[in-house]
Amino acid sequence: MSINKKYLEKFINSTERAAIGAFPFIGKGDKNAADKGSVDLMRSHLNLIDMKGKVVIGEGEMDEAPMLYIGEKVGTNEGQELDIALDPLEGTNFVAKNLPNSFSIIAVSEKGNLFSAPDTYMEKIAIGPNLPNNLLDLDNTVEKNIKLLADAKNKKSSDITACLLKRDRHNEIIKNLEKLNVKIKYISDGDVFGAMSVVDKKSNVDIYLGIGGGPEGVLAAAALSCLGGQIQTRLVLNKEEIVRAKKLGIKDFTKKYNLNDMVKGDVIFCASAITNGDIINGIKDLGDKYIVSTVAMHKNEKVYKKVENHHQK
Ligand code: VTB
Repeated sequence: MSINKKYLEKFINSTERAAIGAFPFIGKGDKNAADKGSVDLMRSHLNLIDMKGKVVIGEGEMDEAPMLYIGEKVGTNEGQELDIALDPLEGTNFVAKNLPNSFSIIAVSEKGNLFSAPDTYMEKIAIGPNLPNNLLDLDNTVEKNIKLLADAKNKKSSDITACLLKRDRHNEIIKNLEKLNVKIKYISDGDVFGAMSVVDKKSNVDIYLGIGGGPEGVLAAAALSCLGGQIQTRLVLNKEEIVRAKKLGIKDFTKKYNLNDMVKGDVIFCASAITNGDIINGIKDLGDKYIVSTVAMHKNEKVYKKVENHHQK
C-alpha cells in the first residue's frame, strides 16, 4: 500500500502555513510565541485535510501539550488512515535569534508505520546512501565507526567530516574525533537537518552523531528513508522518562533502532523554511503575500522536489 499522492500538496500547504505562523516572530527573542504561531496554523490546516490522521510525534504528551499532542486526531475523519510526526517549529532558537535553518516539518506514514518516540534524548548515528547495510553501530567506539566508514568510502579518517550538536555532553566524542583528525562541523541546534546533511552532497558531511531529541530522530529517519541514508538510534531515558516511554508502549528501553524499526513503508516528508536554510530560502514577505519554500518528498512516488509557493495574506 501507498499514501495517496494527492496528500503531498496538502502536507506541503500545512508546513508552509506553519512556517508563516512563525514568521512575525523572527528575531523577536520569544521562542514560545514563535512556536505557538506555527502550532496554531499547522493544526488548523491539518484539520482541513480529508484524512483520518493521528499525531504520533507531536508537541508533547496529552497532559503537557494542549495542541498537536501525541495521540491527537487530525483531519476531517474521512479518507486514508495516516500517522503523522510533526515539528511545527524545528529550531525555535533560530527563529527567536534570526539565525538560519529553522523549519516547519511533517513526516507521514500509513497507520502504524512510525515509531512514536517520547520527547527525551536519543543517541543517533547517521550516514548517507550507497554504503553497506548496518555498517556502523552505536556500540562501536567512535574510532571503530570512523575507520569502518572511511574504509567503506575509500577515504582517510582525516578526510571524513562529522557533524554534531555543540554540547558539553559530546566532549568525549569530540576528543575521539580530534584524535582521529576528523573534520568537525558543529551545529548549535536543529539536528533533523544535521542528520539529513549526510545525504546532501553540497554539505560534504559523512556522518552525523551524538545525542539530540527523540522526536527529531524519527523525523530525520523519515527523511533518510526517502533519500536512501541509514540511521541507528537509542533512547536515553532517566527513571521518570522510562515511565513516559512505557505509556507510549515501549518495552525494551535499551533497544537500538535501525531506520526500518522507526519508519516502515511509504513516507511523505515536507520541510518548509522560516529563516534562510542551507538548502532552501526562508520566507519572503512581499507585502500582500508570502513566498515560502519547501523540500518535499514522497518515497513510493519517487518524488524529491524543492518548491516555492505564494500565499496571499
Ligand atoms: C535537540 C535537537 C533539536 O533542540 O532536541 C535540541 O534534536 C535540544 O537539545 O533539533 P539541548 O537540550 O541540548 O538544548 C534542537 O536542536 C532544536 O529543537
